[in-house]
Amino acid sequence: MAEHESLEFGKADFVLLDNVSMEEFMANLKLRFEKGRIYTYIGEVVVSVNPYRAMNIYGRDTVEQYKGRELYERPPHLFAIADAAYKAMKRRNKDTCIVISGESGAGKTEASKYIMQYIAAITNPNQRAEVERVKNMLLKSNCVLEAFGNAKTNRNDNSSRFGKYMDINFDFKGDPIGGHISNYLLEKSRVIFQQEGERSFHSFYQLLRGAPDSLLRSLHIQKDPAAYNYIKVGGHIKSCINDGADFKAVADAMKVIGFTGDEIQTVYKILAAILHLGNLTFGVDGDVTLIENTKLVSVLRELLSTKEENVEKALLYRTVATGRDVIEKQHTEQEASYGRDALAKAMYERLFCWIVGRINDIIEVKNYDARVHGKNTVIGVLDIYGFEIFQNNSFEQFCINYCNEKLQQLFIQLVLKQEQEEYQREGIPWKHIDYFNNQIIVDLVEQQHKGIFSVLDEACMNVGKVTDEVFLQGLNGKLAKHAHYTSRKLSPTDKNLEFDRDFRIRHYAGDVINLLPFHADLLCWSLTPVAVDLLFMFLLCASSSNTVLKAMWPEGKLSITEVTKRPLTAATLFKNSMISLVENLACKEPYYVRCIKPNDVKSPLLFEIERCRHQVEYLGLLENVRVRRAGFAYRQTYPRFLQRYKMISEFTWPNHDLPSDREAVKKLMQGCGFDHDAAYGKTKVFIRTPRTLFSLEEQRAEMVQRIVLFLQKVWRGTI
Ligand code: AD9
Ligand code: MG
Repeated sequence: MAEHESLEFGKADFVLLDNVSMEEFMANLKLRFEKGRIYTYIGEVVVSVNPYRAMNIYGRDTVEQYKGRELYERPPHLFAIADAAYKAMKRRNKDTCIVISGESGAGKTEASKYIMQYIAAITNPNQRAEVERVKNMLLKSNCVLEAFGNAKTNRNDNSSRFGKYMDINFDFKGDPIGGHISNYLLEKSRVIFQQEGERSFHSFYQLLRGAPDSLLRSLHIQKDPAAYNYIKVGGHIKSCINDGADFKAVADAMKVIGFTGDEIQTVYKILAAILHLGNLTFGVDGDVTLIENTKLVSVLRELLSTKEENVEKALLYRTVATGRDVIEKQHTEQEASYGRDALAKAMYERLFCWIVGRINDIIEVKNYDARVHGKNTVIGVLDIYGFEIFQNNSFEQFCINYCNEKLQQLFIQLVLKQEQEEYQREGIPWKHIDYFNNQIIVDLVEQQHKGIFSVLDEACMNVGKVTDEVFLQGLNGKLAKHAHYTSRKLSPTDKNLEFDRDFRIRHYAGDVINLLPFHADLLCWSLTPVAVDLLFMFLLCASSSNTVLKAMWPEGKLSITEVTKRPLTAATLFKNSMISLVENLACKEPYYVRCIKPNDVKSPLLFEIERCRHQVEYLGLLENVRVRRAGFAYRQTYPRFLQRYKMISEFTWPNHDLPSDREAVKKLMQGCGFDHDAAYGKTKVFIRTPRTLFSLEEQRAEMVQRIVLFLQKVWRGTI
């Protein structure tokens, strides 16, 4: 139990609730939020509620309060979890990871930044220059990634539109010596389209509003976002973000990290090229498709350092490899517009991945010899998109929700596994408790030959022939009997399934209607990177004289037939990346931060109970409390336990003369009448019910008071 927290702020740990019911859980969460206590524990899990206001709890003084302390010694805080992960890494040489989850706007990215800030603050006490440099680069990389990977959405002004996992590597002294970032599925559809009230990625507006006139002139770019089709929808939105100032901050951060001048210029050229692409229009003359605004072709040629004919060819023709032959097929007007948009999206995605790759080149650990310096350990921080349930859920939501199922599965496994292992290690019998195992939903999506991904992959192999209907038939055929899948055809009376093209997945977090509101052929086309890459890579990038641009399309070195040999679809790539992410997390000691969004209007005052209850439900927090309590609510090593409670027993105060601390704790508990509620492991005492802990705390408080009074009397000389 956290010290220094009075009950007026509610229970600092949900395992201390008198009854584990949703009502009590919510009442405690609400009370704490209203009292400005945004963090609460479930054992070692931190539940965090977005305060939507600046809190004075992240400064240097707070860092000092948490540094090196145990979880229960201070009020719940992210810093305590960061410290626990750091301690585990430093003391026990364990690789650890901090998994941050929650829905859009719940505070994941802010939490990840505070965690990194904390780690930066407590490390490198000797101010070694090299370590300071690494820390600075790790912190600065956030600023660059957010510029290119975040956007204003209706849910969050600075929404991360990609998943991020960052490893920080430490040397044997516990100082950061490097890092590595993995990025997952950038929401590239945002490049060409945004919902009402939303914007494209920050980088575009930063360029328009912050770049010097001379740069804009060289890019043939005007300042007004309304001039560009791809961003005009969100261009008028006044956000609280200062794009102009951010442009400079990002440019500085890129320089500090180590991007060269040429690289930074190429980044701007690509952003500009994408904006120009969006303004390209097509027409027909007889059966020939034409680019209408030919001036833009020469602008694109200049920005991409290629030949004009390559630009035209890339936009008007489709390059298909069949066996050994390569065929060039002219686009129809509509195909040309699809192709243009696919090209813009692919360019941005490549740019983003290249930026991440460059940051990795620079921050990765170099010259570390484990034989000399000992094991290099890692803390990983995962800040990944939460469940998304919109009115229209596209392929991207489908992937995001699958990712959350995978992480939920990991949470279930690890939280239970860890408990189980601890009881085993300590020699305490384990009592199993039931929980919903979402493996069935994970299988629905990823199972080989049967899952949704495999149906999608099959469809993508038949680009040009697949319609939405064919695709749905494929799903219905394979999944008709699955308890978590249905479609309108299978459930004709279900009113939620309005259209023939709807299918529904019953996710852990709730039902999601997945819609195929557009031609499945197009979906597949944009899901098959090779089809898109071929166009661009060979006709534009491979021929570009800009070496930075060329580096973004490394397949340029291959021949067309080599590239088309085994085309992996975006779905398969995503599935594989999720599997390796989960494997990577599973071999580390995990710490969890579960973020909750209190309301949809970004208010610091409003705790919408229903909204929060839903999140508590799907994050499985109540199950988490039950699992934690089904075993033992509290555990502590014998010496630490004695340190705290020894004054309440004559056998242990001021010191015991029993053969071991274990015996002393046993004697103390017997003396207080709590023996029935405790189990004694090899190194720790386990207490089943929180009430026992309360009683111990009460007795301790009483004793402390008596000791203080006694000492006061001594000082006054009345004794
Ligand atoms: V998304 O899935 O990327 O759309 P996140 O990452 O969960 O989402 P984010 O961390 O960006 O949410 O938080 C949203 C906003 O809430 C921030 O821009 C802050 O204005 C606000 N926020 C979040 N956490 C805190 C906090 N600890 N203190 C103050 C906060 N404000
Ligand atoms: Mg975020």
